[in-house]
Amino acid sequence: MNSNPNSYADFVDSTMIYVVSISLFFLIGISILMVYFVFKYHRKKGHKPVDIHGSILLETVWFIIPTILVLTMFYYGFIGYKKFKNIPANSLEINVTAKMWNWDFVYENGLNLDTLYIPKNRSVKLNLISTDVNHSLYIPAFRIKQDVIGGKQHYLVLTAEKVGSYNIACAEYCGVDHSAMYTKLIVLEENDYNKWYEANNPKLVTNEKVN
Ligand SMILES: [Cu+2]
Repeated sequence: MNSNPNSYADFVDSTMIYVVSISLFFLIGISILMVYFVFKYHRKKGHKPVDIHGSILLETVWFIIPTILVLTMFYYGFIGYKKFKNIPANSLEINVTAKMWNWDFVYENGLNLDTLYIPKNRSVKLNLISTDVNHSLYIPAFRIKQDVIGGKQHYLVLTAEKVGSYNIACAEYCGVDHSAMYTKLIVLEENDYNKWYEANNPKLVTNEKVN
């Protein structure tokens, strides 16, 4: 059963399977041929080696096929990148600050949390900055990762299609407590999210963890 939280993760998975399948095909094929040729063309008495000088057909084939394969890999990568960077018109914007060694999520009403809450089926744009060193926002279940370079603005776009709780990690070594720089992404039904958003008055919960 598919446990991915959205179709973007499915797309990344199929791209990965595509690239790995092609790589495995050539790895296994070339390895078998190499062993076969070692036996077939080993030194034999009475045989003189012959030089082969060029073959337009062969050279064209081994130029064109790998080029097409690499271009299709690039194409899928580029499509994935565009989905990841395309900002739909009604996106919910959340400002994210990375710092040694936690994440800060600030909502439009000033609500400031260390856990990320988002509604289901709504595109969310995370505006990312770092107040110190380089970090990287990584949400493995969503197959997304965005570096957050100190002093630069970054963003990423995601839409969750399933309610649930997912891990958020820092994927860029950022000091002694880097390995503890974890938090959660909580996806709520839109109604629940709206209730939660209204119920969390920023004045009461600023800088506190809300669960
Ligand atoms: Cu970090």
